[in-house]
Amino acid sequence: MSSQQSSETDSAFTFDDLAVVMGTYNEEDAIATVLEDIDSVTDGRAEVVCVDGSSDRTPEIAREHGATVIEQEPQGYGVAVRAAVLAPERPVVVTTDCDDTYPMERLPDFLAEINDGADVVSGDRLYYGAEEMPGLNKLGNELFALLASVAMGKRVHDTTTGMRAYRRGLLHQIRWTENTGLSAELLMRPLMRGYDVRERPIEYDERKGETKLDPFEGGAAIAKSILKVAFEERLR
Ligand SMILES: Nc1nc2c(ncn2[C@@H]2O[C@H](COP(=O)(O)OP(=O)(O)O)[C@@H](O)[C@H]2O)c(=O)[nH]1
Ligand SMILES: [Mg+2]
Repeated sequence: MSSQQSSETDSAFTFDDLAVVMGTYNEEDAIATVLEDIDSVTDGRAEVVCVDGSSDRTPEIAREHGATVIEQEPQGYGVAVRAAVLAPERPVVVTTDCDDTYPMERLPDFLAEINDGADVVSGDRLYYGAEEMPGLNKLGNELFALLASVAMGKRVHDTTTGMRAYRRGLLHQIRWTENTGLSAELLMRPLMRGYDVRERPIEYDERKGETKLDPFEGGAAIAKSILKVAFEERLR
């Protein structure tokens, strides 16, 4: 069913060129909704890849919905999402969380930005106020964006968002090193290397199920990743 005919040509990418990928860790409350949303928005044409470390029914539900499941011991967000973004052969890769917070109905807009020439399209959750985001997370995310902006000398607004589109090539050209901080790294390294990186406002919904990230331990790891990545990229 899949086709890759437009991968290296100038013709516009379609949903047949799109892979939606995610780490999944005990997301049985949310995964059916997330995968059904992707299917309905893309007419079932997007490839879906879940890198899964669950001990609940998440992987079975994923397979029932036609997703490719890559099993992996749970080792943190970035270990899973790195494997997920590197898995597809399709030329456009979109990440999301498997918690029903991100607007899959925006997939066509993200694809349109890639067709317009973007290398990375990053969903900015803070632009519309992120009222469904826990207050501590919102403050943290604003501080991470500020820290990254100062460290890079380029203004960014949401470094830890889970919803982005990437051209596949750049995902394989850059070496990814971060775990909890991978989302920030996936924004910062392309931006600091001159790729066309665009932030676009998105709505952000209340999470289904429990968060997998400890806000304090995770927050410290993200801040450290931001400084490390900015420093490394400045020295390149
Ligand atoms: N496979 C795998 N997925 C993970 C791991 N940690 C987090 N995830 C997934 O990564 C996504 C982001 O985690 P989430 O708990 O939503 O973080 P939050 O958005 O900061 O609350 C979710 O889909 C999780 O299920 C892990 O260790 N292994
Ligand atoms: Mg989440």
